[in-house]
Order: sequence, then C-alpha cells, then structure tokens
Amino acid sequence: MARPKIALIGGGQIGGVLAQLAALRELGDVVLFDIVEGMPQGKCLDIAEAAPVDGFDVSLKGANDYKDIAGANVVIVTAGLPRKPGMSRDDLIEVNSKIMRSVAEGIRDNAPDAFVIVISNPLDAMVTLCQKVTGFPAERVIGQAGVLDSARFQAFIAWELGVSVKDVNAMTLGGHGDDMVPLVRYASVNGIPVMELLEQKYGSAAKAKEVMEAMVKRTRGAGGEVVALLKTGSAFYSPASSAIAMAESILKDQKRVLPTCALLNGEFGVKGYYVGVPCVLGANGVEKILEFKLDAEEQAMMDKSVAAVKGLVDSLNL
Ligand code: TXD
Repeated sequence: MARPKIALIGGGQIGGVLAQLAALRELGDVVLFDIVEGMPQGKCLDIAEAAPVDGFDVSLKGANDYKDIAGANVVIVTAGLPRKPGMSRDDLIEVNSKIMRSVAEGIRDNAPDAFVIVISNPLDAMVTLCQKVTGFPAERVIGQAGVLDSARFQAFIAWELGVSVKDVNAMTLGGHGDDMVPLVRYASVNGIPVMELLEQKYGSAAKAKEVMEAMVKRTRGAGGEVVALLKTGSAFYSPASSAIAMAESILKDQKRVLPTCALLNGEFGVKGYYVGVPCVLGANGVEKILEFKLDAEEQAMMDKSVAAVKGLVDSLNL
C-alpha cells in the first residue's frame, strides 16, 4: 500500500522542522515546496541523509513546482513572512494575504482532495482566505494556533506547580492574537483544578489568582516573548510540533480533541468566522466541534477575541 503523502508549502523555519518531524514519525512521504530554488531540496536531502541514523523509511523531496504536491493527503502551509520584534501578527496581513492567494490556488489546482492545515499569520485571516480561494469544504481547511497556545499555557502551569507537562490539561479558545482566551476554570492536573493547587501552594485565593493571571498574560504574549529573544523571526519548533499533532490525528483517524481554528456555524455564538475551538479531528477532518457553556466572563473574553478576528477578516473584503 502506498504511504500517505504530506505536502509542506513554505520551506522556511517551521517548514524544515515539519519535514523532519513528519519523517521521524513516519507519517508519510514528504514534499517540501518553496519559491526559493535549492533550499527545500537541500533541506530534504539533509533530513533524508539522517534516515539511516534515525531509522525512518519515508521519502523526502524538495520542490519549486506545485505539480509535485499532486496526490497529497495533507497539506500544511507556512508560506509567508514571520514577525520581527515590535510587530503584531496583524501587521503581516497585506504581504501574507498575497502569498496565501497564490498558495491556495496551487493547492486547489494540484491537490484538490487534500486536508489543509494553515499556520501562516495572521492565522485566523489566512485560514479564512485559504478556504475561500480553494473552495474546499470547511471541514478540510483548518488552522493551527490553539494547540500551541494551549501547550504554552500547559507548560507554564506545569513549571509553576512542579508537575509533569503530561498531566496538565488546559486549553485556549478564540483567535490567535493577544485577546485569546485561556480557560482557567477547566485547567487541571489530572482532573484536580489548578486553582485549588495554587491556593494550597500559596495559602491564599488572592495570591493564587495573581499567579494564574500572570500565567494567562504570559500565554497571551508567549509568541512575542520568543520573537523578542530570537530577534530574526518567530517560534518554529513548537508551531511545527503542534501542526504535526493535528496532521497525525487526521491521517491516523485518532479523533483527538484539539483546539483548532475552524469555521463556526453558530457555536459559541459565532457564525461564518474561523475561530479557535475544541474539535474532534479524524479521517474526515473536523468531525465535530465540541461546544460547551462558557460563563459570563469567558463569553465576554471570547466575544472580544472574535471581534478582533472579525475586524481583520472583514478588512480582506472576501
Ligand atoms: O502558531 C502559529 N500559527 C504560528 C504561525 C506560530 C509562529 C509563526 N507563525 C507564522 O508562520 C509566521 O508568522 C509566518 O507567517 C509563518 C511561517 O513562519 P516561519 O518562521 O517558517 O517563516 P520563514 O522561515 O520566513 O519561512 C517562510 C517561507 C520562506 O521559506 C519563504 O521563501 C516562503 O515561506 N514563501 C513562499 N512559499 C511558497 N509560496 C510563496 N508565495 C512564498 N512566499 C514566501
């Protein structure tokens, strides 16, 4: 039986790590596409020459022609500019929407049956544009932001409480911007509320709240924290890991519940916009959006985040 095929559009920082992770996990054969000649071929050759050491049996091919993505089961898009210090994700919209249009046409014309995971920023707007231009059903075009934003929130909680990251459960909803919604109420360590553990640690509810607020703030600004340190670009290891988890859930029909930027049809009070929400990801892409009740404060934060997404998406005049 033929191996699945994974096409990566954009062979930069995230694209390179995506190629390596897809190979290490033997998710399928990899095609790494970029407009820069030689670079995706060089990265693929480099990764492929590690196969005897790492022991993976997949093929890797660098490409500058969209024809090479034909037959891809999953396409992950990172094409576009990353942020530099001082920039917001939204500052990228003009240049990256031009790139996204051409990328989406390439996918539409060459891999019409693929599932598409968009990573390029500003994320919510770029997914919307990609879905519009490809014309693919919305359950086949999704965005990666929430897996990473949630992972950052989980990491901060684990470090604070001195427990394994594996036992922390926490999620963010909303857009991939500074108004994202880290859900404090449901954050837990194997089901034990994080707030209760913080109260035990600090001996007061007020101090626990203060510590949690700092973690929420750090989660919202976590992308910028990395940009400020790197100076030349934005995070790339963690976004790649996050998108690979989504691709794996689809390719292996795992039905994992992952925070996904998905097109909403009334869920959480949002209709016709792409926003981050928990989704069941399986062989059919977004198989289900898991809706649940938000309290008044959470809903207000969600509304604010969605308003920011709407402002940006509407500016594209799609
Ligand atoms: O969680 C998330 N969603 C994100 C998103 C977290 C971090 C960064 N995120 C965004 O991903 C970031 O703001 C950028 O918009 C993308 C890609 O970030 P990366 O760090 O990989 O950027 P690079 O290294 O500049 O790579 C982008 C590549 C580069 O090799 C260009 O030559 C290529 O995109 N590029 C194109 N490829 C194909 N087609 C076109 N038109 C094109 N234009 C540029």
